[in-house]
Amino acid sequence: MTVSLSTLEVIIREAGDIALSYFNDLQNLEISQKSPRDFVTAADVSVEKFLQAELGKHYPEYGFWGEESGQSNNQTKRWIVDPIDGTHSFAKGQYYWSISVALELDQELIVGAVFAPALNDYYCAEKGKGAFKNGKKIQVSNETDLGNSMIGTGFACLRSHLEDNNLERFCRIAQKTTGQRRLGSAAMDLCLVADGQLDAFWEQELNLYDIAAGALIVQEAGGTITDFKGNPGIYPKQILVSNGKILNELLTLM
Ligand code: 2AM
Ligand code: CA
Repeated sequence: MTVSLSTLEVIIREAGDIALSYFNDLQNLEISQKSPRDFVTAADVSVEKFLQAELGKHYPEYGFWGEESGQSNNQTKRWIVDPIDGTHSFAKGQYYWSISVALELDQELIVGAVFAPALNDYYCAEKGKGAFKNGKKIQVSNETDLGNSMIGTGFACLRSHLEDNNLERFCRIAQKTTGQRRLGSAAMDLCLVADGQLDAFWEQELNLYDIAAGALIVQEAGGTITDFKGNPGIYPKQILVSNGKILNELLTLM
């Protein structure tokens, strides 16, 4: 094995404790804006610093790419980290945010872990070995009818002021399904598809660090990842994940 999954879990859970120490004292949280509608908090920065230092100490051969600090050292074998995915929810005191850590070797995702500290849910996967939530194996849902499905999405693209801002697509798809959710952490949304809590999820204008870990987790749970045309692959600017059974019907609506 390339990395010890248990060592990784210890590191990520400790990062979760750091995040929770800020989350439990939100009145004093330092928040700044990276750009309009895009926040960074002292918690994002300190969780990322911790992860970079700990992963670097245990696995010095791998480089690092984090949302807040950018890319350093080896980028062909690297950790891809979003220290807090769902920063806005975090800063508002909501529970739905996560720490996302993936190991990518020569453009292939090998390990993915997504931890939601406020919920104490730990999702992880290793290439070829299945996906797990809190130690139990998980699988995508068996729903075959889009009309009975619950689908997640997000509106990261609204911040980019693109003409294709997801609102029309949302209205179109919402009318054909039973339930929609807009939860605010793409990393977690992918894990919910992996666990059958959502039947599919799509979003635009994300970054690889938002979805790398979740992508491996959903693939290992039997899900599909494509762009909006159905091309298999991880396309952060146009990502559609599903249980596979409602994919064709969804593609006609994308
Ligand atoms: P973040 O909290 O790590 O920034 C919610 O729809 C998703 O969009 C989250 O994964 C969130 O990740 C991401 N997101 C938030 N602000 C964004 C921005 N300005 N550009 C792109 N994605 C963003
Ligand atoms: Ca983030």
